[in-house]
Amino acid sequence: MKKCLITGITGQDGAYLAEFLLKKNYQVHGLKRRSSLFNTDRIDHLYQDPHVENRNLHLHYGDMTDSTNLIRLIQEIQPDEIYNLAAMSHVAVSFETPEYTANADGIGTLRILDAVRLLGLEKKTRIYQASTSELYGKVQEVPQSETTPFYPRSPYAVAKMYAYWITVNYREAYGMFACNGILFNHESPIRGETFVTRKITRAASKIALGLQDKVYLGNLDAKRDWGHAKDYVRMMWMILQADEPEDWVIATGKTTTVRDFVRMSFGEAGIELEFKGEGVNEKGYVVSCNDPKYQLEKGTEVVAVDPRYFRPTEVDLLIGDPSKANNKLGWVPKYQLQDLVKDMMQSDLKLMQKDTYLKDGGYRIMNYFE
Ligand code: NDP
Ligand code: GDR
Repeated sequence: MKKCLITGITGQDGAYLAEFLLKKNYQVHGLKRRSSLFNTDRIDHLYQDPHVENRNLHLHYGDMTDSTNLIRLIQEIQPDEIYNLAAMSHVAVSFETPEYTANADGIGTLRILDAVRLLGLEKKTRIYQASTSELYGKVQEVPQSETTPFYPRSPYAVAKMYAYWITVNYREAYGMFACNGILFNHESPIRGETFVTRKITRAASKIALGLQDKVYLGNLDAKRDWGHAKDYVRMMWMILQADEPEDWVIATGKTTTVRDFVRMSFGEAGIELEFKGEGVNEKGYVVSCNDPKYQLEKGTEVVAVDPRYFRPTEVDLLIGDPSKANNKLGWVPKYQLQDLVKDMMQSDLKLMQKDTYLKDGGYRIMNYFE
């Protein structure tokens, strides 16, 4: 039985990857930060009571900023594969917490690589590093491939650039099987609520159900190459099964504006939107609502721009060229963007429907000090 360690197991990708690797009969070890609440919602369906014998999922407390913790865990687990997914992964937040982001995302990667070296596991343990299309930042060339130069545009991207190169360096210096997956944006029904796609699908669902009036967004012109997280975690595993350690771009090869993602999401609830105005004055209005379940009047303003969501430096356009992964590893995404939007909207409509039952039943959120 192969053993793996997933850092960031409580995140979107960590949860999908854990499920995927458990199905492949791995013994899965996950690194989890201590928090004041459980924070295991995404993996609760995989959880096994510690008293169960021969269980395959093991959670360990730890943190990417704590070297001794990482060294001890890797020594205890002796993993065949490490998937380093843990990171402060929000680009906008990294402008608020640049030093912490550099520590967790940049030096955190070094801590993993060096722990493996220190423990003499260079030839045993394969390492996947969660690199990102944010490395491309300011557009140098499109579509972006493994050979496109980097130009990071946020503290997050700069930290990830260190992580990218230290992974390459340890591979070259110590012969380690350490690889970067340069993944373009990937989303799902369990995407964090403050990333733009999930913010949109949650809001579109609430607005359709009459639980919210409007959603405020930032730059509607930004273009992203959005795929489904399920397709991308499969590729993480494939990268570590390859004959040689290499770096890989994973993307769909198509790009879409945030504005169109908004249109598509409302469209899934039968609501047609029209955008009027420009820049901070741009607004989205309901043109029609053909689903009788939702009663949204024509002309209702449901989207507005709030400059607080603009970033000091923006990444305007991302579109990846996944030819290398297609040709050498046979990776082809199963989900198209429309399938992704549908999956997210169906899930959020169901989730928000619960709130309507609570509201209709007379329940409301209580303040603790009431
Ligand atoms: P999430 O934000 O959903 O998950 C991040 C995970 O990292 C969470 O489990 C989080 O724990 C954990 N984490 C954060 N800081 C620390 C720390 N200091 N110590 C230990 N754990 C920590 O991200 P995704 O699942 O979307 O992304 C996974 C990885 O892939 C990240 O590295 C991200 O930067 C990268 N990436 C993501 C892309 C995407 O589109 N999703 C694209 C390209 C790269 P907690 O639950 O406690 O917060
Ligand atoms: P990104 O994802 O920065 O690409 O990083 P995010 O969904 O946060 O932003 C995508 C684009 O949408 C614009 N935008 C908004 N973004 C947010 N979060 N909230 C808004 O209200 C809003 N309005 C417009 C942004 O300006 C941006 O252009 C994600 C993360 O998962 C990273 O960890 C990962 O490395 C990259 O994808 C690839």
